[in-house]
Amino acid sequence: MADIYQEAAESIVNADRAGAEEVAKRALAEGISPADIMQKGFVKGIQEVGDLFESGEVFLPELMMSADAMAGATEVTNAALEGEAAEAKGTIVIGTVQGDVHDIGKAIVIAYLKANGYDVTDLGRDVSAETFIEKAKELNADVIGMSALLTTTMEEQKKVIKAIKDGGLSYKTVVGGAPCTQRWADQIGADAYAEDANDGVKKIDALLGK
Ligand code: B1M
Repeated sequence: MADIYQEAAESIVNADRAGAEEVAKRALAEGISPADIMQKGFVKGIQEVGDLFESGEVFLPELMMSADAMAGATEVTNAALEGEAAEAKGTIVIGTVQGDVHDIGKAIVIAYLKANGYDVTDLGRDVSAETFIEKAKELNADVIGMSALLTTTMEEQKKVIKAIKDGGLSYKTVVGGAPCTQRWADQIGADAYAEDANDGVKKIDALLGK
């Protein structure tokens, strides 16, 4: 079993999209859950690429190619999760905050939420505070989810929460993304911090009493 996780991680490090999709399909066919192959395999790979990027051993074009391989793997595993959908437990709008284009983690969170019975609207990436609020109003959302992967864009989460409070609105807010922590969530007045997709479902269930 460990070998296939290793293969999954290597496909991302090698920026091999076709290979990543093939490993994802094979893992699912072998009965490995979408969550396991993602967390124990592909995510390890993209984290390794991130470390290599930070230490200057790989450059932006290679990082982008690894991200593309990651997107291929995510498409396969997310499609497998779709079959598990149940009745809608609540309405969520989610996006990557303004100035930030990282959306791999958000795509995983969305798939988990949908598989767990939520009606989820993906606002995309580089989403302004105004758009978060407009869409939440339009869709009568229960929860606004905000993903931020850069220390420089985390501040945008604070901006959205401030806009909600200033507008006298009552949407529940959940923040996530690698630089975010529970402490950050407390500091900016978010209702919850989600460490990963599974935690996101748990926190939103708790916020909505599901
Ligand atoms: Co960028 N990048 N990147 N990058 N990138 C990081 C984040 C970085 C840590 C890499 C590094 O230096 N080690 C670094 C940030 C440093 C910092 O801010 N301190 C960085 C940088 C610097 C940059 C650029 C500035 C590089 C440049 O241009 N010089 C640039 C910024 C562009 C921009 O946004 N304006 C940039 C660009 C890119 C790519 C486009 C090449 C690509 C993104 C492609 C894409 O997403 N479509 C990319 C990638 C892939 C990464 C790394 C390697 C991987 C991110 C990822 O997908 N992780 C990343 C290094 C790293 O994280 N180790 C890095 C896997 C994913 C499953 O995890 O996103 O954390 P994550 O999501 C998790 C949880 O966090 C949580 O659940 C998810 C699933 O379990 N979660 C939520 C996330 N959002 C949530 C929302 C919720 C709930 C839970 O709401 C309900």
